[in-house]
Amino acid sequence: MAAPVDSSASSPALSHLLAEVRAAVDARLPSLLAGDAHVPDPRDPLPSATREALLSPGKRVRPALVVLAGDVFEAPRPRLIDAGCAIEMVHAASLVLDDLPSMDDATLRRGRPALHVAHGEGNAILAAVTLLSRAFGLLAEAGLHARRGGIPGSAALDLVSRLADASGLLGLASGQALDLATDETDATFDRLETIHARKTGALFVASAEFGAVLGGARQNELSAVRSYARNVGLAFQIVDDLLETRGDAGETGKSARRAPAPTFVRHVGEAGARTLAAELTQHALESLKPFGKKAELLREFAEMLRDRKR
Ligand code: GRG
Repeated sequence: MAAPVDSSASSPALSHLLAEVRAAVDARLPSLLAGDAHVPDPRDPLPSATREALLSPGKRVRPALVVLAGDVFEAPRPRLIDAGCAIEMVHAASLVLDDLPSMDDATLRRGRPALHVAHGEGNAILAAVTLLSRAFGLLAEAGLHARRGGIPGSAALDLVSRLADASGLLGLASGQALDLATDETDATFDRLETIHARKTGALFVASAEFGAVLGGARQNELSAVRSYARNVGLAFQIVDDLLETRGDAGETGKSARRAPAPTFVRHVGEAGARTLAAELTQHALESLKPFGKKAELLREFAEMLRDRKR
């Protein structure tokens, strides 16, 4: 089982915040997913497939990053949670697509049958499309309802634009396409960095930017936050690959990929990958210098993700 994130070595303050964010996100996701206009139709298999993809027990790492980054700038917590839910929807969509037979061909996710195994490939693809649509829909609605506890319109548009970049040709979809087009012979270090910066780093960057934008951060502060998240995202992917290398689904809740995937662990070996994750985390910590003590929990978060055991 993949959740919750392993925070056993963290301070009580970080463990408490992670548990709080996870509970708030899990409580908020069901109503955000359905949306006000949705009328349940018992003939339609899509809502239950979509709910399962989103509500199965994930670690909710990306919403935690939205909140931790937002807290540096004292952004309002309810806005951070809703923005984190939008990120989590894109993340859930990416997991469903990643597991498809034409992609990683995985049969287990979060310790359960992958969505295409449980609900069929067609419903899995449609659930991913639904999650992606709702992510953008809920940000747009938050902008429309700015006066009723939503997100100020210009900030909502900013988030929509950043999430679009992180999803498409600058992010997830492009990273996955490059991954599929890469084998052992052309998996250079640069290429691996591009793949993982897009597949994993882009959504970490969007999460941290979401928090910063909602807190009214200035351009130089946004750059610092972006550099932190890019490094943490790459380190997170390397640790994920190290956990998967152990060979069973116990650590990540995901079954091993059938074809060899291009990873840093294959490229530089386990010890090299550990060193790389440590160096990236160090770069991330250096990016936080301008924020002083206000970024203490973000610092701890990076170290916790580097040291996690699941
Ligand atoms: C959805 C626009 C869009 C495109 C999808 C299939 C694809 C394109 C991209 C694959 C992205 C992917 C699955 C990258 C791996 C990132 C990663 C390390 C996932 C595991 O994240 P955790 O550990 O998972 O946070 P939980 O289950 O805890 O949520």
